[in-house]
Order: sequence, then structure tokens, then C-alpha cells
Amino acid sequence: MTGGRHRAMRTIVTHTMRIAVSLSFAASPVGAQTPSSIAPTAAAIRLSQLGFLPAAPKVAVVVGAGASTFAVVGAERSDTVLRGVLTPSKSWALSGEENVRRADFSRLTRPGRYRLVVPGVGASAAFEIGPRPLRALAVATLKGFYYQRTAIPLEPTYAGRWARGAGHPDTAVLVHPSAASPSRPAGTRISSPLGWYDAGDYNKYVVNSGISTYSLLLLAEQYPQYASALRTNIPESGNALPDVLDEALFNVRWMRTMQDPADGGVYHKLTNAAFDQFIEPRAATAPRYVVQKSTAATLDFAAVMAQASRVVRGYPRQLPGLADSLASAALAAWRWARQHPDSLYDQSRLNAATAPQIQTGTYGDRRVGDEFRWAAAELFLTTKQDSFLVAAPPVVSDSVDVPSWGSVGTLALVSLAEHRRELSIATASEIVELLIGLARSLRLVADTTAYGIAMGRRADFTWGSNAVAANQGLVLVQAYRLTRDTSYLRAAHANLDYLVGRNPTGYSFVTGVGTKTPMFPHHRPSASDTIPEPVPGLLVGGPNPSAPQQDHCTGYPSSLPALSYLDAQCSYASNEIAINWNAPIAYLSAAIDAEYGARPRRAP
Ligand code: 9MR
Repeated sequence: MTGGRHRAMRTIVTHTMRIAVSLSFAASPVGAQTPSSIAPTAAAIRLSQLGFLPAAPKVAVVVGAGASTFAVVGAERSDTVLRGVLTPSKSWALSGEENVRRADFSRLTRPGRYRLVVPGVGASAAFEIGPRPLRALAVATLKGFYYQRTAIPLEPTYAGRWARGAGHPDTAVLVHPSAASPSRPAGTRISSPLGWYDAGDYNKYVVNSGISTYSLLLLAEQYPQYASALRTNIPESGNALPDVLDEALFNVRWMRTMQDPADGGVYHKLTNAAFDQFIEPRAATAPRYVVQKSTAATLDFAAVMAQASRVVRGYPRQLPGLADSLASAALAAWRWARQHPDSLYDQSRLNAATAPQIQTGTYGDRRVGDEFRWAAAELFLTTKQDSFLVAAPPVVSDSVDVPSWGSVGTLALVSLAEHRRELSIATASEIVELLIGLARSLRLVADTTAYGIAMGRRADFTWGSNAVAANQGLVLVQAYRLTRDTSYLRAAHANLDYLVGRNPTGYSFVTGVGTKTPMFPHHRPSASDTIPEPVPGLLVGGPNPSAPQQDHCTGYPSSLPALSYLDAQCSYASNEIAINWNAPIAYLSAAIDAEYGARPRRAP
């Protein structure tokens, strides 16, 4: 491992330096020093470390308060601007905390810098009420994808201190024996450049690229005006496409090369045989392979190509011919998957039959009914042919769940609900009802848990739990869009707050954005550069009570689900970063900013 030197360097980074990063990145004046007139920052007050839009809900969680009142004071002069009463005390089994209360100061809409003061507990860090905080988060998390780009150098103009050389050109990738076909026997070299690194590792996986790319394209599709104004300072900025679309297309271009033109099947992943050491991208030159075509990868590919075709059709002058060729690619993939419904990815079986052994991430999914439904939905919307929905009807009531890389059936519902006017009234209402039903159950949890968030089940705290929170938020946003009931938006906002500070760990889980952020993510580019701070704008996996058994890292502060998070490089089961975790927080922060920021809405 080569990360040790930098790990040591990072331990001397001061709190002040971290704040400087936050400021330069989030452009919001969070995290200033506490004035001497009031108590030092209380760790028992947890709230968004970014701040709030004037019209948005504003809630903090207070643990262990004796009194039941709170005040909001000006950050500089400590003048009281609002007084309120804490909600009744509750406990939260998932964090082991007793006496958890909430301070709701949504009524305060005047822009400024404030602190929350709770008698006997102390004062919170300073936070901002103003127009900028969520936009800064949306920009940062979208920019995170730029930093994950393979094959191109990251120039200082765009990457600042995190500029680096190009890694992994992937222009001479070997066809692994598991992927051999008559026209491409094992050992054939193919070119498969571009796309994003999946996570803290340097491999590229179609399954995980599917949901990640979808979530960014969904933002472009659902919030076109907002997306057009969202500038992330990437090489394509200013090219007449929204930056989020440029970013998504950077990965779409790679995904297309993963399709075998001879039969339409899509390779499961492009990978090293084993994970790279913690070396910088350009130093990692081990041979790369495309492995086995899989049903799941091919269907996820079909879904994203069909969706992308729909989105780019709006830019015929900038992207001539692209919509049609993406649709053809989607159709060819769909046909292959129908002919190969059982080509599941099973790495041990693959390794028993072929060499070299492949040891990298599996994204092995044994149930592909949801992938069929998702691909069918996107193909129907793009081609307007009913036959897709006949082949894989979208409504399967027993499997409506929060989306994840292995469960994409709800994405079919999201897309179909968005375009419900293209469906029969009966089908549309069934789909909308299913989606709203899911959101209702999430809102119920948010209404009853001590933290007021939808993360309420033990099972929510899994590997990548932060993406569970973000995807719950994405589902809640859909329900709001379908009903205009602001209680859904409020619950979505609560989950976003959770991710950036309103949680028992006290971290904002996005690198570089907030006052206490991960410094040692399991992320090879961050560990192998000379910059003390990790690459910014990346959402870490988050609390995962199984993490110690999974990554064997020691030092987890607790085994309680909501507290089992460790900011250490070894903790790949709680502190890695991944594109499928960044995509839903980019979507969520942008959607919430668009909803609460675009037109002033009365705070609920
Ligand atoms: O996000 C994935 C998680 O759901 C799985 O439990 C875990 C173990 O299989 O793998 C995670 O994905 C990793 C992938 O396999 C390789 N790149 C890093 C990903 C994030 O940890």
C-alpha cells in the first residue's frame, strides 16, 4: 500500500484547514469560529453543515437536552432572532440514543448566519440561511463525477489542486476467455475508453454504471431548466449542453463500447484481474479485461441507452444522429437479453472455468426480472411500442422498493410515472399509486423516527447506506412531483440533511463539503496524490454495522447501525466512495434546490 505517507500527512490537517476546503468548495460561510460569548459548538446538536434555503424546512436534532426550549441567534452578535420549543423526547434504537428531540426553525426565513442554542447543551456550529448552500452541494457532487473520469488528464483549470495525469486509456483491453465469441476470440484487443472509475477502485462495471448514469439523466430530464444553469466547470462547460448531460454522456460513450457489435450482448465489466494497489491512476497499468456478457449488464445498458436516446433527442443540432444510434444499441441489447435470460454473473463459476482469475467487484445479481422491467419501460417510452410492456409488465406489486444497483424495478416506475400521459389511464394510475405507496411508507418512517428521517429500519444500514438515504429521497421527490404534497418534499429534505450532518456520527458524509467531513476515504486517487484533503464532492458509503466483518478494519466507534462508520482508508465497507452513491445525492440536492430555491415556497 502506498497510502501510508499521505495518511500520516492528513492526520496533521487542522480543523481550520478543513473549513477552508469547505469554503472554497461550497462557497458558503459555514463553520466559522464560535464567538466567545456563547458556549463552544455542541456535538449534541446535529444539523445540516451546509445551511438552508430560506423557503425550506429547517430542522436540527438535539440529544440530551434537559430543558425543552431552543433559540436561534445571530452568528456574530448572538442576538436572539427566534425562540421555539423542542419536540417531545424520543429514543432511537439504531443509534442507542435516548432523549432525542428536534428543533424546527423553519419559520426563520431571513437570510443570514446563525447558530442554534439549546440551554444546557450549547450552541451549534454556525450555519447559513441563504440561496447558495444546496446549489454548492449539487455542483460539488456532480463535479465528483469529473474527478472519477478515466482516460483523460484532469487539468488544473477544472480540477484545481486535484489535477492529475490521465489513467487507464483502455484502448487495448483484452477479451477474457469468459467473454470469447466467434468474432472476438479470447485475447482479442478491443478499445473501450472513457467512463468513470466505479468507486475507490479503478474498474468500470456496467451494472453500477446503469443506475448511476440514469440518476444523472433523470435530473436532466425532470429539471431541464435547473440542469441548464448548473455549471460544474468541466471541459465541456459552455458547449450548449447542460453540464450534467455532458457528464452523463462521458459515461454513456464508454458504455456503448461494452456492447459486442456482433450480437448486441454487453460485457459485465472492464476490469483488472485483481484490485490495484493504492497508486495513482496513471501508474496503474496492469492488463485490463472485458469479462462475460451478462443479462443484468445488457438490460441495464438497454435501459440507459433508451433513456439517453430520449434525453439527447432534445439536442439534434449539437448531437446529430446520436438519439437514433443509442436507440438501436438499446434494441440490440434487449434482443440479446431476451435470448440469454440466464446469463447471470457468477464470479466463482467463471473462475472455476477460465483464467486469469478475476477478483474484483462482482455486482452479481441473481434476479433479473426487475432489470427486464426497467429496460422494457425505457424502451417503451423511447420507441412508443407497447410490445415492451407486454413482454415485461412494469407493475409487480411485491417488489417495489428503494432503488439500488441490484434492484432497479422502481426506476421503471419512476420513468413511466414521469411520462404517465403516454400510458393508459388505468396503467398510469396503478404505477403512480405504487410509487406513492412506497413514498408514503418512507414518509411514515420519517414522521415517527427520532431524527425525522426515512432511515428507520435496521436493513437500511447496509454497505452504501448513504445511498439508501439518497435514493429514499429520490423516491420521495417523485411522490412530491406527482402529488405536489409538500410533506414528501420535507421528508426528502430531511434525508438530505441526514447526509450532510443531521446524523449521530456528526459527519457531513460528502468529502470537502461541510465542517466535519471524511478525510480518509477508501479512494485510490485521494490516497495516492500529495494533497492532504481527499478529492472533494464524493459521498462515502456510510454507517454499516457489518463493516468490521467485511473489511476487517479496526477502530469502529460502535456496532450500532447508525454509528458504525469509520473515517479510515481501510474501511472500504463504510468509507469508500462510489458513483452509484454520488448520483442520487447529486439528483437529490439539485431537485431540492430546484424545488425550494427556484420559486419561493412557504416553509411548511
Ligand atoms: O456497493 C456494493 C455493495 O452493495 C456490495 O455489498 C459490495 C460487496 O459486493 O460491493 C459494493 O460495490 C463495490 C464494487 O463491488 C467494487 N467497487 C467498489 C464498490 C463499492 O464498495
